[in-house]
Amino acid sequence: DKMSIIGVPMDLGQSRRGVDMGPSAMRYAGAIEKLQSLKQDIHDLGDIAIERPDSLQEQDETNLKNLPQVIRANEELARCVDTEIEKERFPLILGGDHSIAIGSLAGISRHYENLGVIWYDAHGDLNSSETSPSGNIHGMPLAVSLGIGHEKLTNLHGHGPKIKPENIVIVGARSLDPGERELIREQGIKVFTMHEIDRMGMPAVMEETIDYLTDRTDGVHLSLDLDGLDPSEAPGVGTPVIGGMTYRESHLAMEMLAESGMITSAEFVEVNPILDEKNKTGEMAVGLMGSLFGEKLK
Ligand code: DIR
Ligand code: MN
Ligand code: MN
Ligand code: MN
Repeated sequence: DKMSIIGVPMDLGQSRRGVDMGPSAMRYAGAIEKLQSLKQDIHDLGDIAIERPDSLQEQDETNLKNLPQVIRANEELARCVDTEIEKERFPLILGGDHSIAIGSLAGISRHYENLGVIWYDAHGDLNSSETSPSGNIHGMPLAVSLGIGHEKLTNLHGHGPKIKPENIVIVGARSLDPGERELIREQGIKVFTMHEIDRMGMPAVMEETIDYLTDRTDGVHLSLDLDGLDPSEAPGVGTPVIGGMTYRESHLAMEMLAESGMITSAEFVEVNPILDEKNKTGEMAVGLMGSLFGEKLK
């Protein structure tokens, strides 16, 4: 019942301003109080320092935007997460754009032979500099964690792949780039697109996800991108995609994960209060944290 909260006000992995205020938006929406009502021992470690894009005029030979700054922030995050797990504390990371999953997974994966990952997102985040349509690193963290991409990213906090393709489940995908589709096929990554969620229903999707990961993993990280939800319910995100998961489906998913007891680390990312309607998306994230950490079971 020990948890450490790490804010990562990162906005360098994409191009919309304001997602650096994500940790503040979730704290303002009552994240800490909510977690304190559910857990015995909460430490809010505050925010990791993030550089400004133009603070250093470093040029890189790749098309990866803000690569040196993204690397440095993720190294710091990986160290921090690693230390908290060492102390047997559950790391909860508040983003920030999704490029921070590179550091989270680098720090977490050191502690597991077979770390499972649930990637709750409209996107696959499986691009590399070759396949990325944007050069935005927030579209790459899952590929990077598989060992695909710039070696300074893939080797962050220790060499080699952090996770295995067969230990990943993507939930809610509805915007996949051609290179991402190819990688999913090649590596046999399990994906529940919106099509499957519509056909099977969220209860069956989560049951299958939980069964699948229970057999093969020794820990499971939940990486929840708020753009996985429908933009009508979570409008404060930089890359909204119509036709997403609802409030009800998402709460059910979190409750089923709480019942499973399998989640060993989590992050909530891409909350952008500048693009939001009165912090609706920050509040959504905090509500989902409540369900994930057992509000219903209390
Ligand atoms: C797109 C968008 N696939 C890219 N990715 C986003 O730029 O790589 N991920 N928005 O969350
Ligand atoms: Mn304490
Ligand atoms: Mn994402
Ligand atoms: Mn996304």
